Amino acid sequence: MSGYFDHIDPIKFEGAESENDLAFKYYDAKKKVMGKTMEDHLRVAACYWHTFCWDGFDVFGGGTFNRPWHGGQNDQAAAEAKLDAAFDFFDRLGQPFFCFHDVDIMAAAETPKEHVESLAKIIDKVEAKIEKHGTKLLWGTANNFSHPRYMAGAATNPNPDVAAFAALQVRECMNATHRLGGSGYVLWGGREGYDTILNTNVGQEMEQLGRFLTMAVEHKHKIGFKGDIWIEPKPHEPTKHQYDRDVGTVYGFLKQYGLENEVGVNIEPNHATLAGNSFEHEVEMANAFGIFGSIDFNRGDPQNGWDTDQFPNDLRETTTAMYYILKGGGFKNGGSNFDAKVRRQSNDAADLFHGHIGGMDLLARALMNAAAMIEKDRLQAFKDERYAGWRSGLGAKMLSGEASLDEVADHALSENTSPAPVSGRQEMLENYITNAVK
Ligand code: XUL
Ligand code: CO
Repeated sequence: MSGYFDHIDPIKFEGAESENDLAFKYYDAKKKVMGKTMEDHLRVAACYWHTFCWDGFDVFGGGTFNRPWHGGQNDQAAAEAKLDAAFDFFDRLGQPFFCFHDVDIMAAAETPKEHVESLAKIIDKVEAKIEKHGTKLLWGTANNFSHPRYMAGAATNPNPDVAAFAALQVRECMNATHRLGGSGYVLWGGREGYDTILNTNVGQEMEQLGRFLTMAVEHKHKIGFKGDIWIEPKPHEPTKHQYDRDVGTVYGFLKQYGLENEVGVNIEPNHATLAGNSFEHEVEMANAFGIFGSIDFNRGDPQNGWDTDQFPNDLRETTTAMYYILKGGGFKNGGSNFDAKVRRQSNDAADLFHGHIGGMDLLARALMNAAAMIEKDRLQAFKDERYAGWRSGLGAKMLSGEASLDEVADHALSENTSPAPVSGRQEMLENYITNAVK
C-alpha cells in the first residue's frame, strides 16, 4: 500500500444515472456483449510512462505533479515506491492490464551492465506484484529513444555500437516480458528516422532496421515467447520523418524483410491523425493486411499538430473504430492501452482516476454501440450489395486471375455499354453512425 491513493475508494460500476465522478457509468467489467465480457473484449491497460513516470514537465516548465516518487533520484527505492503506487492504482481502478518501457520501471542506469542489473532487480518485484494483485502485463517495450545515445536513432544509428546497446535493451525487455507473462512486445521507432536527409543514408538505415527487427523476431522464437510483436506506427515527432510512418508504410516494410506474418501493428489514434489518416482508416488497413494487433488509445487536439496524448473522448470516432476492430475479430493478444496523460494542471491523484474512468466508460459505450451496429450490420449489407458484381461472372474471373487484360477489354468492347454511375450513399451511411452513437 503506497498511501498516495488511500483517499480514493475502489472504483465501482454505478450505472449511467450515477453522479459520482469516481464511478464507472458504462464500464461494467462482467457485463456480456456479443457473448463475451466487456473486460475480455476491451483488455484495458494503463501505461506506466504517462501515469506514473511523467511529472508534468513541459518545454516551458518543470514538473507539477509532485508525486512522492518524483523529484529525487531515480534509484531502486524510487522505482519500488512507484511500483507500489502503480499496483495500488490498478487495484482501485480494477485495471486488468498494464504496459511499460524498461526504463519506466527500473532505477536509472548508464552502462550496459548497470542496465541489465537494474532491470533484473525490479523485474523480480514486478513478478511478485503481478502474482499478488492479479493485474497482468499486456505488453512491454524497450525505450530506445530517450537517452542521448539514441539521438541519431537506435537500430538506424550510424554507429553499430549504439544499435548493439539497443539490441541489449530489446533482448532484456523481451525476456522480461516473456517471464512476466505479457501477451505482446512493442517496438516504437521514435528515432528510427531522420531530422535531415542531408546527413542520412536512407536505404542503409532501413536495411539496418529490417535486420534489427528480424533479429528481434528470431529471439522471440528462440526463447519461446508466444505473444505477438507489434510495431507502433508514427509519422514524426521526435524525428522529422520516421520509417514507421503509418500502417501502410509498416506493411510495405514488413513485406520487404519477409516479416509480414511475424509482426503486427499497435495503432495509436493520435499517431494516425499526425500522419493525416483517421483512426478507423488505420484499423481497417491493418485488418486488410492481416496485421491488426493492439491499440494505444488516446486523442490529439485538432487545433495543434503534435502528439498531445490526451485521454480519448470522441464517442463517434471510437464507436466507428470499435466497429472495425470487432469486424476484424476483436483483440486477441492485444488490448486497449491508454497511452494517454492527464493535463499538466490536473495535478491531483484523483485526476489520474478521472482520465482512466472516462477512457474506460468511452470504450464501454463504443463497444456496446459497435455490437448493436453489428447485430443489424447495415454497413456490411450495403457493402455486400455494392461489390456484388465481383462475386460472380467477370468480376470473379478478374479477381481470381483467370481473366487476362485482353479478355476483360474484349468483354467491355463486346458488351458495348456504359455502366451507369451508382450513388455511394455517403450521407445515408453517416446517418447510420450518428444514430448508432448512444
Ligand atoms: C510515443 C508512443 C510511445 C509508444 C511506446 O508517441 O506512443 O509511448 O507507445 O514506446
Ligand atoms: Co503509444
